[in-house]
Amino acid sequence: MVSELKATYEEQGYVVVPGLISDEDRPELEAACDRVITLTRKGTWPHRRTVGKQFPPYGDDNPDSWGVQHVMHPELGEPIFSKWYTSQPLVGVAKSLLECHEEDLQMELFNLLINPEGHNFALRWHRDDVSEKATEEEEREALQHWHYGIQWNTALYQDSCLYIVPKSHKNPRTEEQRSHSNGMAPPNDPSSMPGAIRLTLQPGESVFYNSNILHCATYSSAERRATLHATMGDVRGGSSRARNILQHGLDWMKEDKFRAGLDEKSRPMLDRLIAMRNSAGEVGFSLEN
Ligand SMILES: O=C(O)CCC(=O)C(=O)O
Ligand SMILES: [Fe+2]
Repeated sequence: MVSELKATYEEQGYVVVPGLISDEDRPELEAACDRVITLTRKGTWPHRRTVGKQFPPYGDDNPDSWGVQHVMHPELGEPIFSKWYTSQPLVGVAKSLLECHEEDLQMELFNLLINPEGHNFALRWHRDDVSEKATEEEEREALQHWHYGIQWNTALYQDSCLYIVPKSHKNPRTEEQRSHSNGMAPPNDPSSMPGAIRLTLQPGESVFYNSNILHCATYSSAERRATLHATMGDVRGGSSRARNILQHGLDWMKEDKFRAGLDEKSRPMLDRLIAMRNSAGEVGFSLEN
């Protein structure tokens, strides 16, 4: 039977779920986020999303950051991140949305989205792994094959950064939607996109969304943001997610040190990612900056 969660996710392209951070994990996650944000803003942690670059590769040109990359990296020394990523309530939602078994789950990205300190910034309307230059036919084809992964944002503090167009994970853009999403620059007014809604997450809420839904985001330097941003895959998708995931540079996940920090149960999940990594050639990048 299809769960209610899955039915909403399938129909709308997103679903909001409360309560995936336990009372025990919450203070630990907050404190770990504070520490990694400090390291990133100081320039000590080099893996970050820089203001001025909307998509990978993020480069190193701007000292201001809108994201901390690879929070499970052993060099950050924050085991709470992998503990939470593999926690049962979260894994339960992943299985339900992917309609798969635990043995199919593939460990993927885990990053943190933060407010830039000195500049406002924004991302243009996009689908994560389909170019805005795609024809209607190419878009239709790409969307048909996008069932093997989930992406989510879990807000530690109230977060109204993300805009999406519900149901656009199934449909190519209309002519009018195309005209709002054919340039490289972020929109002046995201609410002018036909069908768009602005999502507000309360602290502790998660939005699971199809990462090829039409979406954009705005980042205010004045509003505190610390939002856990992650993806999980279904190994039955083969290499379909390789570019989308591996473009972020996940070679560090092959190191013994990372594996050693995971519990027995989570290691096979990592092994599935490594198998995808080992069979993928050069993946390139999904979108242009
Ligand atoms: O900031 C967000 O919530 C969305 C980020 C995003 O769309 C992306 O990194 O592709
Ligand atoms: Fe995106």
